[in-house]
Formats: sequence, structure tokens, C-alpha cells
Amino acid sequence: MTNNLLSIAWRKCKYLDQNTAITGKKQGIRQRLKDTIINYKPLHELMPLHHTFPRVNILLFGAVESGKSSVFNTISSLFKGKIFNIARCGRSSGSFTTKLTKFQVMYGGIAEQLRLTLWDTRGIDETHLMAPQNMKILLKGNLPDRYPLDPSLEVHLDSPGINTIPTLCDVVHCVSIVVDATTIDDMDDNIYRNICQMQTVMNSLDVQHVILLTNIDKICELTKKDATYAYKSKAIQEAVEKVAKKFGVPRNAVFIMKCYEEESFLDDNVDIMTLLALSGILQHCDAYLYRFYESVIDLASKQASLEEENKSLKVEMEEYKSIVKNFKRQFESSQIRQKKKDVVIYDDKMLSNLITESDVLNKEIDRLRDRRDHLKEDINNVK
Ligand SMILES: Nc1nc2c(ncn2[C@@H]2O[C@H](COP(=O)(O)OP(=O)(O)OP(=O)(O)O)[C@@H](O)[C@H]2O)c(=O)[nH]1
Ligand SMILES: [Mg+2]
Repeated sequence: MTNNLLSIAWRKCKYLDQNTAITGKKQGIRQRLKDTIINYKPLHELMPLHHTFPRVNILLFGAVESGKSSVFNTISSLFKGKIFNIARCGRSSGSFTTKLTKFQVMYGGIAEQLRLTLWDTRGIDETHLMAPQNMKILLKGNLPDRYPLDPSLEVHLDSPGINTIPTLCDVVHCVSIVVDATTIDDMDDNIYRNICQMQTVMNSLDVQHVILLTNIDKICELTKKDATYAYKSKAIQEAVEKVAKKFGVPRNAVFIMKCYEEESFLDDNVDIMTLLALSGILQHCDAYLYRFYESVIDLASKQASLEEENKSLKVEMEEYKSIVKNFKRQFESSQIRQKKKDVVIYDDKMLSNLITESDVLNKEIDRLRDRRDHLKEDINNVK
């Protein structure tokens, strides 16, 4: 572990510098970055008005204990505003995570979710290397949430829940290869070769991939004390260069992270570093979607027109409901008046007509309700 600091940051970053170590300012930067991600919409500036691509999928892949689940927990905590560990993480004889889990990130209540899903996976080790066929299936989006994926065991495509016709919304848009910074030099050869082999699979499917370098606090004492130093740390700079070279990715596709591990409270500097990493990953997701621009527009248009139909059905249904309500009111008041004054306002025929008409309208409302239920299903399927 070293303490060497560079005089200027190894990555130009207007947000993280010792000179900005004023709490108020840091909180402002953190909030701005956070808001940008809360407002993120895939490929937003290139989408036609009122068209939205629902969300992007980010796969966390890497060796056992590289920090995949901690990456999700750290992101989840910072958006929740408190340490909020949803994914189980820790150390065990094999991988702590045993199922493919597709996590949403909430930034408030249950309905306030970022437009991204983080897929946590079981880590690979010498005896559980990822089979290329399994990686293909994962990337193509065939596997459902909570699928007990053992990287080395063949996936059965006839298992329940398998999505046999995934759309562009179901696929992986960017893979984050999670690497523990302390293992770069002595990574097991089989694991290293397996990750490289998986990069070939990702390339064959045009899936973007980046490296997420965790545990940087373990290679730089100063960063451990204060994450502000990370971008001036010589040790971290060297680790980024090494890992980029090792996996053949450009240095700007390597993002650093210090996951929450012993902390009970959030730290502005850790959060800013995490938000920078996440922003970078989202740019890679957008780059992937851009390659499939026409399909993205197709899907977004389909969803937009389904939502439009849903909206107008809702208006139609409200109109019918108010007519029926009116009928009911007329009918009830006529009954009261008839009773009180002993006069006939509606004869039997008129009453039976009224009843038949409101029956017809009620049936129409039921039909519209059915249509809306189907529409909701269709909209979800587009998602
Ligand atoms: N100090 C420190 N510890 C970390 C960091 N990231 C992860 N850890 C710790 O490393 C251990 C393993 O982390 P996990 O998140 O469970 O790793 P994983 O990749 O999900 O592991 P598997 O599910 O077993 O494949 C846990 O004890 C974490 O608290 C980090 O950036 N810094
Ligand atoms: Mg895990």
C-alpha cells in the first residue's frame, strides 16, 4: 500500500480535487451528479418527442469476491440516502451470490426507480468458469430474475421463466467487469483467460464492456482515509493502466470505485466517485443503443402509441362512468319523488329503458376495462 500523490490528477475531473474539499461544495456536486442520473433517459437527446426507451441493463460480471454485490449496494445506498445493503455480500468458500438477480435502484419510494437495472451474478472461480454459451444466453436476455445460474453448468432453455423471444429491452446493454484492484498482478490464470474469452463473446454480440476497479482503498492508504485522493493517487493510476492493458480496454473505459464496506454513513467523496463511474457506464449503454437506433425508435414508438391508446381509453371510460352515474342519480331521485308525491314521473317502460341503457353502458365500461388490462400487459411486455 502506497501513499504517493501526483501533483495533478491522472484523470481530468472537475468534480474531485483536494481544493474542493469544502463540504457544502461537495454536497452540491454530489447532488448535481445524482440528479443527472435520476433524470437519465436512455439515448434521450436522440429520441423523438414523447418517446422513451424504458431502461438499460448493466451486467456485473467478475471473479468471486471482486465486489459485484457491493457495487450494487453502494449505488443503492447513495440513491437511498443511507447505507442500504440489499444484495447479500461477504466471503464464503465459493461465490456468496448464487442467483442472477436483477436489481432496480430506488431513489425514493418503491415507484421512484432509476432507468437502469443492475444484474448481479455469481462470481467465477477456478472450478466455476463461465461457459461461453451461458454468457451468450445472459447477454441476449433469455434468463429471468433469480435464475440460479451456475456459470459452468449448462442453462436449460426449456426451464420455467426463460424468455425465448427477448427484445432490445431485455438484453444486456453494458457489461461491467468487476476487478478487485488488489488482484490485478496475481489473478488466477484460468480466471483471467475466462474473462478474456467472455470479452470475445461480448464483442461478437456488440455488447459494450468496461472495467470497474473496486477495492482501491486497499491499494492507497490516503484514499482509504479520504476518497478525494483517488484521482491523484499514483498507485491507483498505475492500477488503472495495468488493468486496461491486461484486458485490452482503453483507460477511459476503466472506472474506479471504493465500495461501502465498514461505513455506517454515506461519504460525499465516495458517492461522487461512484456517480462518476455510473455516469460513464450509462454513456456506454447509450453507445450500445445508438448502434441499434432504428430498433430503439421502433420499440419506443410502439410503447408511445400503446400509452396514447391507454390514455384515450381512460378518458372514454371516465365519460361512460359519469353517464351511468347520472342515470343512477336520475333514477333514484325519480323513485323518491314518485314515493313522496305519489305521481308517476317515469312509467315502467321508461324505467326499463333507462335500466337497459345503463346495462349497455356498464358492459361497455367492462369491455374498455378489459382492453386497458391487455394494454397494460402489452406496455409491460414492451418494457
Ligand atoms: N475495503 C473494501 N472492501 C470491499 C470493496 N468491495 C467489496 N468489498 C468487500 O469484499 C467482500 C466481497 O464483496 P462482494 O460484494 O460480496 O463480492 P462479490 O463479487 O459479490 O462476490 P461473490 O458473490 O462471492 O461472487 C465483502 O466483504 C465486501 O465488503 C471495496 O471497494 N473496498
Ligand atoms: Mg455477490
